[in-house]
Formats: sequence, structure tokens, C-alpha cells
Amino acid sequence: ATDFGINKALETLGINPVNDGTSTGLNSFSSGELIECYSPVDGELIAKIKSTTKADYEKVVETAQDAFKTWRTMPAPQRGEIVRQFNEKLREKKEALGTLVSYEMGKSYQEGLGEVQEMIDICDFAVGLSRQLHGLTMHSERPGHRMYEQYHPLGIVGIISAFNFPVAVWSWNTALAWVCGDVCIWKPSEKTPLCGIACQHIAAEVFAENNLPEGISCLINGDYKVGELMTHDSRVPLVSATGSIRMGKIVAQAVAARLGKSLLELGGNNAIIVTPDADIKMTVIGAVFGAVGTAGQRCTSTRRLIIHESIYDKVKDAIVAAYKQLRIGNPLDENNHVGPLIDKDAVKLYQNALKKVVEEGGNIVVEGGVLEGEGYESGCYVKPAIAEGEPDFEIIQHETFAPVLYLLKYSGDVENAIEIQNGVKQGLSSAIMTNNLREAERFLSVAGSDCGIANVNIGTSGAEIGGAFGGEKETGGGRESGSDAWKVYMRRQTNTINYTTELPLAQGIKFDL
Ligand code: UN1
Repeated sequence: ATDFGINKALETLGINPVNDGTSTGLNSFSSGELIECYSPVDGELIAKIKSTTKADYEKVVETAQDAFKTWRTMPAPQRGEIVRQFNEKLREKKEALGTLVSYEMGKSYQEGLGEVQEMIDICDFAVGLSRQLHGLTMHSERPGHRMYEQYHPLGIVGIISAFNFPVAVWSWNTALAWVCGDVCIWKPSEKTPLCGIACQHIAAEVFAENNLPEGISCLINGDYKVGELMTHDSRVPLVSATGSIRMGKIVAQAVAARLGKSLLELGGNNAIIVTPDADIKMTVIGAVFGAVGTAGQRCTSTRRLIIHESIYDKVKDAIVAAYKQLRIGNPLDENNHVGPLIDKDAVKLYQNALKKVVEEGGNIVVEGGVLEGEGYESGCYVKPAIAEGEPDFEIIQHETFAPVLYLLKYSGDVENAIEIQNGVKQGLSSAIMTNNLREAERFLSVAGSDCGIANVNIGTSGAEIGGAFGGEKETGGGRESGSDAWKVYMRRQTNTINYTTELPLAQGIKFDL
């Protein structure tokens, strides 16, 4: 077990446990119904917090708008300095926050720490970026004219995040948005609101120490109705939403109806292609971590293995043997590999998927099931399962947010595997295991993977923050995190300056008065 008990973590993060609905930073505006926060780890009530009403939301937006006036005039590198200070505190509180993530969400403590590490990494990235928010300069066709483009902040960025990465996804958005000069309003998942409050406290502390308004970072709490306040609000020019495809379609339509911008990071149906030339040992590690890490609740989780028939049995046996080693239990106990699912609804979806794959003619390779008895009282612990099926089974075409891995067989050329891999509506992450250069390059080529992420000899999950993160098709097309993802948080302005005493028109147009 970690030496960082949950009580010590809550105390370090300034969260008052049960019966105190006030420990919520900016959310002190919140006056709505109490949300009860239960841990999937032991089923205990951790705290109750107040949700945000429409009237509360109005106050939050006003606070954010006011804060924006201050924040946008601060030079970007100075904003970077604030992000640097925020990052210092994250480093200090890494164990506490990792513990809370693990306890409130259910992922292993190692993965909780990993998530906080992603926050630290994106903050480092954002600090450097704060000196590089550069546009291009162009040559004007007119003499004595200069053209360039510059990037200005948008204003309020609304962030809707999911339970599975309750802190990191917020930080990918917020660290970039902050250096870009935006202010943020965050609606964390109603399944993990305490992680939101913990982050808000850390941010608020930094703003207070620098005499800056806390409204640079705002928190609202509640279910989808609270999110809708933002999606319909034209004072929120950008809404960044992470979650299900169903949710993303609703968000995208609401935001588009007012011609706002949305950044969507939705579901995946990620596959690893295992070719005859694959290194089996590497394949097993990548596939098993990808399928059972975070109990299969990452948007990058490995859902499908597309294995060449010539090595199918060998790979299957190796993976089944690895599944036998898995220890399921309290995620704060570092001996365990797999923690609980987020709640009992998720357990039902998991059970339904296993039922469905059999109904469609599939074959269970590793039996699933819900665990009962000591240590499993929350009813959210399930056994990672493996099933064989056909690529076009309805259940295999869908993302089930649980540790269910499907084995699919291909024959012939790698093209056949790529066709299966691309033959789903989602397009987030993909991977190929091969030592064959031709196969690897075909997978990465224009006729290869159609996903936003395509890896060679690495699994589908565990992307680094330096790259742009997101996917195509029903995954929503958004890109967060590294590379030039920052551009979506800014508005571009093209400037043409005339330093002569003449006014020549572009395109050679004559207009004499
Ligand atoms: C998510 O599941 O929403 O690539 C994010 C990964 C992590 C991020 C996942 N770095 O698995």
C-alpha cells in the first residue's frame, strides 16, 4: 500500500470530508443540490459537494469575464511564470493528488501518479510555449507594406472532462489556455468532482499568491445540464469536451448552432495489429497494459487485437497466460494491477458486452465476472475478459468502457489487417507490432491507419504530452496537448500595415478620386 492514506491526501488537498459542502474554492458560488461522492474502491462516501445552479453559473461567468480583462494584458511569458508556479505545487502534491485520483476514480496508484505526471509535463511544455506563441510574417504585394499574423486569446474556454482522466485532461486544456491568455471554466465529471476541487484549490492558491483573480480558473459542478449552460453560451467561444461519442454529438451541435468552436476528444475503438514478424513479448506487454490498464477505461485502451493467422494461437496463448498473472483489487495497494470500474452502471455495460459477444456467435477465451467478497464490497471489481469474434460484430464495432479485449484473426497481407482496423467508426489510436519495415511503413502511409495516433511497436495507450492528442471520424477531430494544439485556444489575426503616404489597393485595382 502507499504510505499516503486517503485521509492525509484529502487534508493535503484541502478537501473536507463528508457533510461539508463548502470546501469548494470558487465553487463557493455553488448553492445547488448536494452531489454525493462515493469511491469505487471501497464504496465509501468520501464527501458531499454542492452543484452549480443557473444563477451560480451566471456569477461564475461574470467572474471569469472580469479575470480575462486582467489576464489577457499580462505578457504571455509572465503567464507562463504562473503556470510554472502551479507546476511547482503539483510536484509538491503529486502523491496526494495521485492518491485522490486513485481513490475517487479507481485507477492504480501508479497510474494516478502517472496522470499527475502528465499534468507536470504539460505545464513544463506550456511554460516554454509561453515564449513561442508565434505567427508568420508574409511579404506584401504592395510596396511599403508589411503583413504578419498574430494570435490573441479567445476569452473563456469551457472544459468538460470525463471521469477516466479526472485531472490530466483538464490540465492539457488549461495549461495551454492559460499561457494563451484565456480563462477557463471547468466542469469535471460528476463522478469525480473531488479531483476538480483539489485542482481548483491548487490553482487558487497560486493566483492568490500573485494577486491575480481566481476567476482565471473557474469550477462548476453537476451533470450534463450544467455542461449545457456552457455549450449554449456564446460568452464561451471554445468548448473542449472529452467523453462519449453520444455526448460529443450533443455538445458539437449546440456549440455549432451558435457558431462557436468545439474541441472534441471522444471514443476510441483502438486496435493493435500483430503481424507474423511481431516480437511476442513486447506484444503481450503492450496489449495487456492497453487492455486492462485503468480497467479498460482509457479512451486509448486496446479493444481489439488483429492477429495474423500464422501466429494467432501463439499470441493468444501468451496473452491468456499473462491474464492469469493479473491481480485485481484495491488500486492503492501497489501489488494489484487492476482496480474497480467507476460504478455499477459501468459493471452492467461490461456484463452486457460479454453477453452480447456470445449472442453474436463469439467465443469467450478468458472468462469475465464480477468479484464478490472481502475487498470487493463496492461491487465494481470485474475480471478482465477476452473474447474471440468477427470484426463486424455489433458489440465489437462499439466502445465498451471496460476490460474486454477482442481477438480477431486476419490472413494474407497487412492490408487486410489495416482494413479491419479502419473498419470502425472511431479513429483515435492504433498500433502495429512488427519488425518488418515494409509493413510498418504501409501502416503509417496514406493508405494505412486512419487514426489520429498510429504507433509502431508500442501499444495504443500511454501517449506522451508532446504530441497532439486526438482522433478522427467519430472521435471528433480535436487535438489537445502538444505540438501546435495551442492554436485552437487562440484567435488568429492577419495584420497589414502601410508605412507609405500612398494607398495602393491590392490586386492592382485602380480607384482614383
Ligand atoms: C484519455 O483516456 O482520455 O494516451 C486520455 C493515454 C493517456 C491519456 C488518455 N496519456 O493513454
